[in-house]
Amino acid sequence: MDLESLRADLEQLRERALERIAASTQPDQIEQLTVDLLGKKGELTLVLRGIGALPAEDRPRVGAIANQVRQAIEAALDERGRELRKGAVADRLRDEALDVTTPGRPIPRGAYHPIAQTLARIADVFGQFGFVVYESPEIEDDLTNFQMLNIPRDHPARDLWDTMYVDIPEHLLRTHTSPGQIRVMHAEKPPIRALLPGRCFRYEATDAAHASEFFQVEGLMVDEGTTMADLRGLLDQFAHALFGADKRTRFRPGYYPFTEPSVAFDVECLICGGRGCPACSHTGWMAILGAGMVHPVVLQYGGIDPERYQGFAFGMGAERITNLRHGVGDLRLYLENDLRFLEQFR
Ligand code: 2NL
Repeated sequence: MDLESLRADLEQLRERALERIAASTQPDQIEQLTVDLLGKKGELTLVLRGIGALPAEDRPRVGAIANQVRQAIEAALDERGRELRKGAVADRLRDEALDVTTPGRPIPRGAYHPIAQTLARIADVFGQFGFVVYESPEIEDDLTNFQMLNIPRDHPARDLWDTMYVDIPEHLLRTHTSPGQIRVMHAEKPPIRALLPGRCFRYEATDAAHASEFFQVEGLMVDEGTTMADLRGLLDQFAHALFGADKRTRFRPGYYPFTEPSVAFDVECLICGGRGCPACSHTGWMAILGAGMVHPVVLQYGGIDPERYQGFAFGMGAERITNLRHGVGDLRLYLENDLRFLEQFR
């Protein structure tokens, strides 16, 4: 081993190292090359092993050349490494660019079912008069659904053909929301102002006006000195809020086993304004709900002393109210989940 051949080896090492550095394309290739070229077991170290075989006076000269080679390789690694890292950042900036001016993908928006909208609107109006919304079971017992509401054993509603019974003795699917008011009377002390929206069930032949499931909203007020005039005033406010402040209203006699006296509450025909048309069967009036003063026997069943307290109650069909609000003619539409219908109520 002599000085010249060692120098030639070092030169060649430098040439080849610079070529490999120039040809690298990834930052981690630079790291690998640093180890392979300059590491403890790297190529430069390998070449410098020959230094021991040289005469002592030649060693410093080889050392100087080796240093130059090392510095040249280090500088090349450094520069190429910097370049590649910069390129990598540029690549990421390009690949991960987020154009904040791109319009977002639309998120499909749901909407409330028209019946749910009506229930919410009704609760809102009565809420302004202090009525609180209650919930009550859909499976009821015969006692609460019928007996406590003064509906006798031989009443036609209790026929198998009107009520859907379940396979628990003395239990059924509630045929109206009224049993919920019995539960409210048992749970609360007067004064009571309760609103009970809910799904009800009857055995029906389905047509445009009848379905086996439907929604009712019931109101109950119990206090000392509650009168029919309070009921009349409240229902007027309700009709004006839902159908227009200019609409005339009326009470006419009605019948329910759980109220005495009982009334039907009408609003002037929303189609003809009262002159008479097919929509109101030429009466000029549309029935919107039934109501009355709570029968003393029903107050007693509710645990309330009828000598001290009076109450009124009213009930309405949510499908019918929704029909009147929106001019819908067939309640089956509320059950079909056809988006072409439902989307009109966004
Ligand atoms: C209608 C008529 C009505 C009631 C419901 C009621 C409840 C209790 C006591 C007395 Cl606990 N009455 N509810 C009263 C009158 C009429 O509903 O046509 N509903 C669809």
